Amino acid sequence: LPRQAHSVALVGAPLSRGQRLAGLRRCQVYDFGDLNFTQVPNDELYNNLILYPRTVGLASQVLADAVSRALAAGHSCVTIGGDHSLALGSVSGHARQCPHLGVVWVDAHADINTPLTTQSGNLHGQPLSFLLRELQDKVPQLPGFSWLKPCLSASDIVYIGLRDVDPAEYYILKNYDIQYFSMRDIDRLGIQKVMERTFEQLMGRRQRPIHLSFDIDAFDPSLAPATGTPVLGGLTYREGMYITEEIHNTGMLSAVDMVEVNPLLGASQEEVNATASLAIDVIATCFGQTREGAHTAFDELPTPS
Ligand code: EXY
Ligand code: MN
Ligand code: MN
Repeated sequence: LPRQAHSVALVGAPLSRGQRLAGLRRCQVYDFGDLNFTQVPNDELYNNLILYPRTVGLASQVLADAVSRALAAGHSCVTIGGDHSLALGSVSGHARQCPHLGVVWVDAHADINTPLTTQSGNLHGQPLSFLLRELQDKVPQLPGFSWLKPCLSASDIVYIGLRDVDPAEYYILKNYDIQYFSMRDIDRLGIQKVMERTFEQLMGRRQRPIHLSFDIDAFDPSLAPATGTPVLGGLTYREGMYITEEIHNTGMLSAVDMVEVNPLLGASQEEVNATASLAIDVIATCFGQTREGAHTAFDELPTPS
């Protein structure tokens, strides 16, 4: 299905109920329209802790259908969030069309708490626990989530950029043998080796469609300040671009999430703009923007007459 991206569908997913702060909307790229997410009335806490389960569950279901339709129509699909709980929908919708996809999860956080290990109650810290087959006997059924079927195995995921991992999440990464490259690993190996090993893990046996789930907080907060859970010591601009350049070069990129850009959280308009244009560079690079210049569309220099 995926191969080269000849056409790209943009889906705006203004979901903000997977975390506590208002204002996560789609960042500014081309506007192909936002999905209509509704706040489910009387969406009470699950277990006295977990916020908006029915609202997040329903929005993710709507998003899964949209992503699935976009891919079925032959596009690559970019989902512009929104918070990271939307990956429940985007990955599910992608897997419906491409059951053998591999996920590259670029994030400061592991987002793999279960509803029983989360300390915050925010669903954006939990999406991967619902998606992972191996974890299902540890994950209770949340109201609004009955449509969701786990579609990933532990070996289908590679994390890049981790530096704020909760104890239960660390247990899961280790115990289920999930491949991750923390910021420390990037310091040791360099981003080139990290990308080599990422593709070795995901594509070692055979080529497969890639789902890139890119949380803007993977970048250092000095570059991406307008986000809800910034953590010091993140990716440089160059590391971020290298990641997306290499993913583009596989020719297998099939779907992208860009999440956690929150314009309400910038201390100034400059901070908001810097964060948004970083997100745009990530997406553009995924689809072929290079730092070396374009290699197409110019075959002759003008000659003086
Ligand atoms: N691990 C923390 C939690 O579960 O609440 C923080 C999660 C932040 C999630 C962000 C967006 O990637
Ligand atoms: Mn995240
Ligand atoms: Mn994060």
